[in-house]
Amino acid sequence: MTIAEPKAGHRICPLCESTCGLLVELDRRTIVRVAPNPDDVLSGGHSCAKGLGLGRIENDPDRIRTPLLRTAGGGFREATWDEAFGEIERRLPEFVTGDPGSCAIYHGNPAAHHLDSTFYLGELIGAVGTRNIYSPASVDTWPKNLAHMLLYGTGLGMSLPDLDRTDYLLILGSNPMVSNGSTVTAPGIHHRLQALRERGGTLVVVDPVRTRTAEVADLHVPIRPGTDALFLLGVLSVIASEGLSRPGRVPDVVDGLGAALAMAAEFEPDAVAAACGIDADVIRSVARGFAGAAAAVAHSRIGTCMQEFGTLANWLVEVLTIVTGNLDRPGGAMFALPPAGGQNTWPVTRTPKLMFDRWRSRVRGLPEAMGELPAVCFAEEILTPGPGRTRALITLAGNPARSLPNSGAIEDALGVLEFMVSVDCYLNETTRHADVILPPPPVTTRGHHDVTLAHFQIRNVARYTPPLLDLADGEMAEWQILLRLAAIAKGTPDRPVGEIDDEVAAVAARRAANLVGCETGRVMDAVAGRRGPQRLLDLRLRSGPYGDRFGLDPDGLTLALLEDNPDGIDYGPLAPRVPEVLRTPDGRIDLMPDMVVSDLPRLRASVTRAAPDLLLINRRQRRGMNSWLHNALPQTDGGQCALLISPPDAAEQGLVNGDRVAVTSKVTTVTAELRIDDTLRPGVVSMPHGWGHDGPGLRTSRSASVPGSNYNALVDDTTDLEALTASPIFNGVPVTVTRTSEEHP
Ligand SMILES: Nc1nc2c(c(=O)[nH]1)N[C@H]1C(S)=C(S)[C@@H](COP(=O)(O)OP(=O)(O)OC[C@H]3O[C@@H](n4cnc5c(=O)[nH]c(N)nc54)[C@H](O)[C@@H]3O)O[C@H]1N2
Ligand SMILES: Nc1nc2c(c(=O)[nH]1)N[C@H]1C(S)=C(S)[C@@H](COP(=O)(O)OP(=O)(O)OC[C@H]3O[C@@H](n4cnc5c(=O)[nH]c(N)nc54)[C@H](O)[C@@H]3O)O[C@H]1N2
Ligand code: SF4
Ligand SMILES: [Mo]
Repeated sequence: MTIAEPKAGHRICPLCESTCGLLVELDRRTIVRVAPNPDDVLSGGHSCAKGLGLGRIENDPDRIRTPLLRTAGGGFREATWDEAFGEIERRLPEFVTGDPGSCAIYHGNPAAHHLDSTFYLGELIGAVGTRNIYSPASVDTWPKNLAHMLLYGTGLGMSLPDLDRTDYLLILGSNPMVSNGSTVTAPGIHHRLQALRERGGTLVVVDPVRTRTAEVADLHVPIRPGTDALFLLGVLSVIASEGLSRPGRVPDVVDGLGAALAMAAEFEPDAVAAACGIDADVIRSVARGFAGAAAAVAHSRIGTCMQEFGTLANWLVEVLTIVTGNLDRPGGAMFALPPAGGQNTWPVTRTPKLMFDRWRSRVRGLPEAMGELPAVCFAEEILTPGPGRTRALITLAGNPARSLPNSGAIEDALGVLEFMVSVDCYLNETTRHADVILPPPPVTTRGHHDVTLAHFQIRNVARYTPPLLDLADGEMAEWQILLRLAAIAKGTPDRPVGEIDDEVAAVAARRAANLVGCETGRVMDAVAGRRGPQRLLDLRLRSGPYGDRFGLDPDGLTLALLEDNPDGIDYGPLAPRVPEVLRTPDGRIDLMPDMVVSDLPRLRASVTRAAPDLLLINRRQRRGMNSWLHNALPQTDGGQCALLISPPDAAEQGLVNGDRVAVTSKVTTVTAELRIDDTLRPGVVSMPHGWGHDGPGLRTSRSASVPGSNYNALVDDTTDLEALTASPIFNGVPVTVTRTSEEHP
């Protein structure tokens, strides 16, 4: 095979939701230098240490590059692809044909960043025929997805903060200066926040910690964890009582404005301030500032999702934006128009059905959302005997052993599976339990377009970076891995992958032809030269909102056009989309959906509840990405996993800097080094998640030498859940902290 070996090329960073444009230099097949692309239409020269470390991530000697098979002795040996698929062919079908539910699938965060999984994971899921599908969505975004689904009709087509044009930005539970943002794709967010302040705008950050983002804000509101819904109701009560709502700016399609304001009346600032742990006057000033700004918007993220009242909080964020007349206006909350289309661009063909609670889990009867079961069901569905028990598992780009709550139960569950396949580039806490590990190829061999994250772009742009290299011998494209697994699950293991791909493309072509209103033949001819994810992407782009409609609009968007414009194409700032964007059954926005309103009594009851002395919350780290970059990009500071505690709490417990402490929740105890830190509000302690790189069989030499403490060992997966979505409460875990000389994992 002749391998094209260019010296340099463009690459959209696949690591986080910022999707920065990068310029990559190669020496043969090795990335030797990465720089931000100053001409990228969205990121304009922004990047971070992780993106610039792409070479180190790809070149990490611990990365798996060859399929691995479990040996009789419990270790792994390298195998050929044929051997690996042969083993899967021998062992997987039993769990599919006999009892399709008995094979579960977990797909992790990186799967949302790659075209391969975006387009082909559905084939595997369909072939396995299981409803036992899990992903981090149920620990990350479901409360926000559900709130947006109820208000606007789709879980993914969320409203976005129009950051670059707003005058008042209220951020709740997000630290974009470190995370680079989530459910908002705004690369270089620190410049955007700085620009907001330079144009005279106001930034308010609601967070129990004075984070880096709070440091650059005009006002930091150090809220007690889990009380955002009360805070927002307090703000709304001021807006109601002082007549600050702007009905004249609320779109005609909104129902329930009066009811929403009336609902807030009982939650006046003096009634909620103590529970929120903040001054009632702060609530009043946020209400007046927000309502009085020419354009204002609130943005909520995981701090508001991974908590007890997540759906309520995320619903109230939208209510606040809407009643103050900031929906669908520049500087307010707006909707992107994603180039490859999606649920909120496709026409509705039948009455939309809420993608929530359409079925329930076997053991506990917890509700499905968007086709998946809550992650808190994962361990019990494997460990609880009875018909329909999960006995086999396929993981794709995920580390549930560290990312899901109650790691102890998760690892017990992984340990009793009868068969497990992982598609992953590391032998880590999860994949060490697999029978077969299949490695994805280097990032340089992939094309990149963010089909999903384009829903969150704060500017309408279209970008694509093509593969820089062909696959080398011994490498297999991830989409081909997925299709081979699908073929085995379907009982047709010898079916050529290309044939299945043609079938997938034929379905996509019919859909594209329907969207555009032309013959399928015309569509198939137009994409005839392409295969794999590129063909499917071309179909989506050409039938998308800017598409060339397969030649009917010759100036429209095609994949070829993006290949000719590697810095991307700018379609301008977000434009109003209400009511066309709505996919609710009646095409309107009901501000008071029964499902969330019915959760208010639980919130009301929490107002007078005694708060535990110490609540554990989570923090992200600049060089980390959940659990998986610790090996390739070691943290520079040995104390990164420390338990942070406020000075008064440390004094009260008689603890000093550097103490070894036992952190105990109702589930278990882990140990950590203590650091006193005045950015935390009293009553709150903090640790990062994704650590705990310990136990046998890991092939992550650097991170295993500084394993850190496993946050998620402490988190309950049974009773302490967000009531509507069964999301775990990662933020606000009651703990005790005591000095110790013992080591707990
Ligand atoms: N460097 C780095 N970047 C990342 C990641 C990473 O691991 N490392 N992970 C990526 C992923 S998968 C995601 S989903 C995004 C998440 O991106 P963000 O949503 O920005 O996540 P965090 O940085 O964890 O910020 C959450 C904030 O919520 C605060 N908080 C905790 N409890 C509460 C509460 O009850 N109320 C309020 N108001 N705040 C609370 C925490 O103190 C924290 O500052 O980041 C992405 N980017
Ligand atoms: N306590 C606590 N827990 C949390 C969070 C928190 O804030 N606090 N955050 C949650 C959130 S927001 C998320 S998104 C989840 C993340 O949960 P997961 O997605 O389960 O965990 P990651 O650590 O992101 O693991 C990614 C895996 O993908 C593999 N990988 C990387 N690139 C590729 C690729 O190209 N192909 C394949 N096949 N594999 C690849 C890595 O080796 C790693 O095993 O964690 C959640 N867990
Ligand atoms: S901010 Fe995110 S997308 Fe940008 S370089 Fe860093 S990791 Fe990559
Ligand atoms: Mo996430």
